[in-house]
Amino acid sequence: MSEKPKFYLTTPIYYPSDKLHIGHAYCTVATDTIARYKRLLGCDVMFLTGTDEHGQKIEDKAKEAGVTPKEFVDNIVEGPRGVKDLWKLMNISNDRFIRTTDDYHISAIQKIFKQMYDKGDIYKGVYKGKYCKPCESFWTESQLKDGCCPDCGRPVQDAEEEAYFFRLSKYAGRIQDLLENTDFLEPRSRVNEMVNNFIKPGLEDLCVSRTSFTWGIPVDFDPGHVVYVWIDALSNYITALGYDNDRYHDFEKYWPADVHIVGKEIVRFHSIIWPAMLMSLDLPLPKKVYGHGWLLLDGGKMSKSKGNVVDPYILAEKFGVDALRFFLMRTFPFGSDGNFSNELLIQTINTDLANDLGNLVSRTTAMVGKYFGGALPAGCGAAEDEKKLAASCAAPECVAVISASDGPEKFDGELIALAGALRNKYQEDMDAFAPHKALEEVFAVIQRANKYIDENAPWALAKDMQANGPRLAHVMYNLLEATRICGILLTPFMPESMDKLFVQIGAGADCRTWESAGVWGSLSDTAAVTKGENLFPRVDLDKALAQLEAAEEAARKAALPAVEVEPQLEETVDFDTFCKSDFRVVKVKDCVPVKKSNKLLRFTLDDGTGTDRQILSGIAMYYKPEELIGKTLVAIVNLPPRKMMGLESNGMLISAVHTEHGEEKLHLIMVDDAIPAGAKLC
Ligand code: ME8
Repeated sequence: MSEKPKFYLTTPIYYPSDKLHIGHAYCTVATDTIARYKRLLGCDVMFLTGTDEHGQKIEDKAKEAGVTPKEFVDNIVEGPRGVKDLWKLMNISNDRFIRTTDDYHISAIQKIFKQMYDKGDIYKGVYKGKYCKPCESFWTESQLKDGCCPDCGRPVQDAEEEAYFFRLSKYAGRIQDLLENTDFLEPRSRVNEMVNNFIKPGLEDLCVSRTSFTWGIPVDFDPGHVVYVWIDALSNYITALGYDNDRYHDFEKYWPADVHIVGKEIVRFHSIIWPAMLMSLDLPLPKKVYGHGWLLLDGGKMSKSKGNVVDPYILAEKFGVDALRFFLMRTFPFGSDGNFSNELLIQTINTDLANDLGNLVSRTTAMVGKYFGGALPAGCGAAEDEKKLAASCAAPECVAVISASDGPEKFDGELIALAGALRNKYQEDMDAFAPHKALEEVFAVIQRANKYIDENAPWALAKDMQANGPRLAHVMYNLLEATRICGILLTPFMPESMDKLFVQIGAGADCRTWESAGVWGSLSDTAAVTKGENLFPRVDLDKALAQLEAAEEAARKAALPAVEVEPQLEETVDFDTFCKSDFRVVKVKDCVPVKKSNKLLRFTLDDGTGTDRQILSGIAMYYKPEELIGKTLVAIVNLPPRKMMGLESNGMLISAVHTEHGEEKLHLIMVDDAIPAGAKLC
């Protein structure tokens, strides 16, 4: 028996600094659809996804949340409504899930780093950058905001730190050749961008270790250095197969990967740095990197910091997982950007799924039930010449020939020819990473089948069953058969719904296969047909939009802090340190909102010194400014001045914070108005 062809494909491993949004789901659903398609073709598929869990951002976020970085990522990856839950909900059929905090990956990265070092491709040098002293952070020139620290806005200074570098420059020629002279990177439009923007200006060696933070994989032969997060992350594609570790043993079997599916902004890492790393390790290169476009919202990229993310949970729960999967693949050409909107989602569900596919299935199954009691008479199936026609219809010319004939057979021929040609066209599109085009082909057949119902007017034929019974049965059979073929090809997109569809049209396991999608007449003519539940109910646009808005608003309100933390007491401070804090009673002379900020209020305070003190406080969500004027509050007054929104804040007002229904609430501490301004708290 010949061995099944192998197919290894991957998604990027996601960065769990926040919960995932619909853009992440887009990438994973696309890869899942391709994985399912390859399995349908009979391939031995390895589909890998996972999470990329190291780096300064995670370290910072964990600190903010008051937990360890590992606790922080555990919650987002394994916790309720986390990454793994989302993939389960979206019916993602990954064969493996890697976390870069897995022990086997960590030790493999240390070996990989050492291998490249021993080869002379990694060397020690000096990393020159910008340093913000108060934040203890290194920045590159391009990360600065108006030449200042992007976090606190203060001036930065030139700084140097010892670091390891990878000789990326050594591989520039080979990478350019790979990009320009092979089909390694697709779509082709991305090749020019890589060559012109990154290779031609001169590929510099890459800094691959850091000493300014600790949440990374330690360089085991030089403690204090952690491995640059992209070296760690990209290697997941081989460590997850067992490279340099004993956890898995599939490297020989599946490497090189057939395709890495990635978003366009990380094409650079996958098409320049990753092949160079593999060249350094003397390993074969992946066969392809495919850089897909972004889902945009109001014309911009979704991002948590912009507050414009769409929650896939809400959409899947409202419209069903399959409808959401389908929408993502049907609407946006995979290689380009697309504008997401709830309206578009609902329109696609109504037009394609409820009207076209849903109607075809419900009308056909209802009529087989009504006119034939749920099973067509034996002998009504595909005639030999129809089977031949379908088989020869990889070529569209035959549709023209059939169209020239007369009588109702003309319609049969058109439908059969189109359905017969479908599988090959679909395969071409899927192999070219154009799932949206493959779906267009499938829906052309579905629309043709709906037209076929109207052309044949089964309700008119049914008026005289004696005379028209055989013709009516044949019309019904053709409809079931066209539906079956479309159902098979839609399975990678909507696996659960297509299982239900097959049950309704009586298609058993042997006529749900890829082979049978290419053979007209595979369905038994006496298959048991049942009109089941409506697979894709129509959605009331206005009502659904209003509900979505309410659900999104509720989710925003209920959004728990990224990690739920047990209330815990802060670390202890010694008495002398505590006594250095200068808490004073202050009176609010004036309080106004800060322009362009929905968080900050600007206070003018009497602190008893005779000079007004200005403090900015992030409590605009909890108080109206005018209601605070005249109040007696508590402030710490010996903090260094801080600039926020271009205004200086001298100290901090003291508030009590608590969480209610997942929402953080702040209450300013107000004290007896009889206490004079400037009184010291002790
Ligand atoms: O980049 N539309 O992780 P990530 C389409 N850890 N795709 C989107 C998107 C959007 N609006 N937003 C994000 C990383 N993505 C690295 C990968 S791989 C060795 C390491 C896609 O969580 C994005 O393009 O920031 C990327 O391909 C993927 O989600 C993961 O992004």
